[in-house]
Amino acid sequence: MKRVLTYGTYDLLHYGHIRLLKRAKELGDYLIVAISTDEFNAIKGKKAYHNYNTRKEMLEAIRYVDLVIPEKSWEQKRDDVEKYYVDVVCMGSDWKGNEKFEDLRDICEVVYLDRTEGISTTQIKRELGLQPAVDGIDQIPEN
Ligand code: C2G
Repeated sequence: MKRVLTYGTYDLLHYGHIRLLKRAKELGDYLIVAISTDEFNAIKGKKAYHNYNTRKEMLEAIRYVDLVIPEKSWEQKRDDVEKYYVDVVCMGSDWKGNEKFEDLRDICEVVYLDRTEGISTTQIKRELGLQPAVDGIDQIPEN
């Protein structure tokens, strides 16, 4: 079984994310997505509209995704590859050549997939005039 791992915030899920996840799954048989926690997003200088639990539940509903794990730091990638027996780490091409991924080439394949042009979470926020959700209202109802 070929295991694929990818990282991201995956806020305000859109077809660019879905196309990335579909192609990532096509690289193997099992796709793990490490989704940035709210705390790590703060380190990345990002404020997601949806909180971690909401973004995690939405990703888990996607047919291409087999497992969702938290991304808590830049430094965890090597441990993730070993802990989950990952064969391929893949990212969108905006990460192409980034040392955070290039440094993994001694323990796994690293693949960059073309980024989908014309869509981004930033663009959605800007065009919808979205403000960060007030705590709680973006929660997926329990039932
Ligand atoms: N993506 C894409 N096309 C878009 C938008 C995003 O292919 N139009 C890809 C990105 O290249 C990335 C994934 O979808 O591989 C998730 O995008 P983001 O949620 O924006 O992830 P990012 O903030 O880049 O976080 O440690 C790595 C970081 O966690 C990546």
